[in-house]
Amino acid sequence: MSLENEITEKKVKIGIVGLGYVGLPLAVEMAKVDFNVVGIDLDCRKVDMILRGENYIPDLNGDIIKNLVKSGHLKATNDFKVIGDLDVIIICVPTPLNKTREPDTSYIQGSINSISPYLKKGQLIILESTSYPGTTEEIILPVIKKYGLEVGKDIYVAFSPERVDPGNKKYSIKNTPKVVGGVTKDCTRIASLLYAQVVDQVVSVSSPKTAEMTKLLENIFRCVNIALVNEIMILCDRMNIDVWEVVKAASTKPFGFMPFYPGPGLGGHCIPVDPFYLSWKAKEYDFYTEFIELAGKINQNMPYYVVSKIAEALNDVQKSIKGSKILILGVAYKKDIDDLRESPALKVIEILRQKGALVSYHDPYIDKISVGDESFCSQPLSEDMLRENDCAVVITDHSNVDYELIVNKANLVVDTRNALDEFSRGNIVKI
Ligand code: SAJ
Repeated sequence: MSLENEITEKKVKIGIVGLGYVGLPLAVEMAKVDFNVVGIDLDCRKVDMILRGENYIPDLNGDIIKNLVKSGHLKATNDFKVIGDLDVIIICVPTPLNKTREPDTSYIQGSINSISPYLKKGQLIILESTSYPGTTEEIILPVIKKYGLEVGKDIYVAFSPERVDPGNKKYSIKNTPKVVGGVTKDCTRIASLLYAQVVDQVVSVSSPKTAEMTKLLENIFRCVNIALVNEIMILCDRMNIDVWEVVKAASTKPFGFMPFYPGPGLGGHCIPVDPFYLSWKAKEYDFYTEFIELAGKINQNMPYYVVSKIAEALNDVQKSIKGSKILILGVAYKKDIDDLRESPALKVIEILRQKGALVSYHDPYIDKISVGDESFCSQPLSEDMLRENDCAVVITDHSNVDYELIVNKANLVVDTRNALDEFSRGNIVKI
């Protein structure tokens, strides 16, 4: 039976390499439509949890894992030998930056090296990890060719970017259009056919590079526009204009405008990271992506700006940062999730501690954090603890936090997210 027929008849066996916030939800979506899916991850804890039917991705409802494992549609292992028995392999591994803020594609390289000994004719290999244009051709193809497999004839290869938005209740994998770019037309066709079994809309493009660049444009668009509104916020502060009121008013324009909101900086494993994959690659073409570099500079400065506003607010009540007790409200990188990665809250805490503040935090989603060599536990909110602190700072505005208690009992509140807009109290400082 041809690979296409095996796909449409759900007979293909699918391997998902990397069971994080992208890989596990994808494995679940594919198993839910009756594909036989094997999750492959080096982290035995993840593998064991899945085999026990346990879930560790907040956006997934717990029972779904248990039911799919029980039905046999979802398995998990850390043994790459299973690849030899699979028809489709989808790579969903991290693509971070290294210490010098250059792309670290070692997880992609490691995955294809672990997969390659078990590659066989008729397989479809898809990379989903966000990376610079050229990654699929420059990292995946050479390894496949080394095994004498001709792409587009013996084996099919494509890139299809993930578009998972952690915490988004409206858009899931199923109802988010999926971009697919294959090395050859047949690669595109077959990879698109696979995703068409799972998602409502597939958008086929002409090459992996096109698909890789599409994803980067999406995230650079966000990074640059967030930087723009952060810069406007700083100017509005100097001009004594309420930037939140400005954005709200601009948002009434029904065309040609999309609201972005100022904040304490950029968190997450995507928006602060992905753009620098492109700026790095562009240098190979003697091209300097000035918007990306400028946006990065502005966004990376935001935690320092927040600390300067905290200093100003304390100064207005004859206090200094040094020796003040400062409570950070919300440390996750964005609202209503439990993810700390690249969170600006960690940078704000680090700077405050360097200036001699006594820092604590409250975050209902995150029990403990480490900043430098110090660990902190989330402090339960209470009238006494609010009174004991010289200043509270809203860094991440979770929905399930009692802001009424905070504004009524805190001596001073610095709000970086306009979370307290409904309250008008003298002790609130909006940045
Ligand atoms: N942020 C602002 N102002 C805004 C929007 C966001 O300061 O107007 C901040 C957030 O607080 C957060 C950071 O930017 O710290 C990133 O937030 P985000 O929601 O843009 O990014 P992620 O990493 O949670 O999810 C994004 C997806 N988000 C949306 O499309 C809304 C999408 O870009 C990608 O599918 C995903 O990253 C990814 O995996 O690339």
